Amino acid sequence: MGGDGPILVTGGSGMLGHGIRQVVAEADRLDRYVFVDLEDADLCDAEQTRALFARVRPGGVLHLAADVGGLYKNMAEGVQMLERNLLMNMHVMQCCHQQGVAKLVSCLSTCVFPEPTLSPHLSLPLDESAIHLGPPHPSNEAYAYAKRLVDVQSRYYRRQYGCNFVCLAPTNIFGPHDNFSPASSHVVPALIRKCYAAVRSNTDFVVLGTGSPLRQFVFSRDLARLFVWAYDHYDEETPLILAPDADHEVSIAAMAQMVADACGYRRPLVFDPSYADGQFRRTVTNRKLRQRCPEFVFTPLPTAVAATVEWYAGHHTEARL
Ligand code: NAP
Ligand code: GFB
Repeated sequence: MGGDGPILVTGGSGMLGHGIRQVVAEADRLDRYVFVDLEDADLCDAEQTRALFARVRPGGVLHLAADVGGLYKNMAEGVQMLERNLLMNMHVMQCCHQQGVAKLVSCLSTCVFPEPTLSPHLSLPLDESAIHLGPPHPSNEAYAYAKRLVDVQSRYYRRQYGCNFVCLAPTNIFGPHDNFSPASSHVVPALIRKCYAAVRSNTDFVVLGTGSPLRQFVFSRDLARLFVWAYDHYDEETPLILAPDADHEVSIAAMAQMVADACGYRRPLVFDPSYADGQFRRTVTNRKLRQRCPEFVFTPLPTAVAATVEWYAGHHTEARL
């Protein structure tokens, strides 16, 4: 079948899936895509995955589906995050190979990179060659190993069968249609949900941990444009980091202040150091991306945060809580 069929987007109901839907709709290419989620098929189930691929007969796949969440979900649900992601990724890659899919783009994450304090031989910022050169941070080790195997599995399907399987490694993503639930969300949606409520109830906006860890954040709408670009133009065996410049790293406290500014919260931030900080930093370089896509411009963080807060204000009643 090769590349004739539609581009299947797994994880289509997620934050990145919605971003890609918007990008392709703006390019008037929505008819080339089929967006699916858990309701269409549980990718942890081999038979359901095979039935999905037989029904859609994709020419290409953007594999976004994952059991994914923030630090505290990772600390609480390592077994599920390891096993569910291993199963999903295994089934999707097997089906892509068996059905002769022309291109598969899968997702890693910069949290899979070695924890710098456990690998002092590695200097920051890390690049794509470092992924397997040391243990990940203990806080999300289970998820990190499931994602590292996406890189290994893609590589071996390429080497053994000639499959055009590639991996993209986004840094922390945020944006509209994010997961805002207290139990499983990442930091930015968690801060937006809490700050929005604090302003309306005139209570404290509480930031968990010390606020000192550093992160590189990417706006989901920017990332979606990069995924669509990569589907058409990136065909290399090694992963590609998708992150803003290394010197655009910000602290959790600075991000919390951007959220406060966007929400109109005028009081001091309150920090609760009884909660874990997780990884202090995992700075990566986007040098390879800049070489292959030099004209790409990332949305300034305050602008992206304000856009996400505005989206949340208009959709919080139906947002994933
Ligand atoms: P998300 O908003 O949590 O969406 C996850 C998607 O996967 C949803 O559409 C969900 O469907 C689907 N899904 C979950 N389990 C499934 C299963 N068993 N079978 C079929 N579909 C299933 O995720 P996201 O933030 O957009 O992340 C997209 C990708 O980027 C993931 O691969 C993630 O690992 C990666 N990534 C995320 C971040 C981040 O900060 N968010 C950072 C780096 C990399 P339902 O909605 O029906 O449950
Ligand atoms: O996005 P996050 O949950 O995970 O961010 P990671 C955790 C950091 O934000 C910690 C602080 O320093 C927290 O102390 N933080 C402050 C909060 N307030 C909150 C809050 O209300 N909720 C949350 N969740 N954090 C993730 C991985 O690591 O990186 C994922 O766990 C994923 O698997 C993602 O790969 C890219 O950034 O630490």
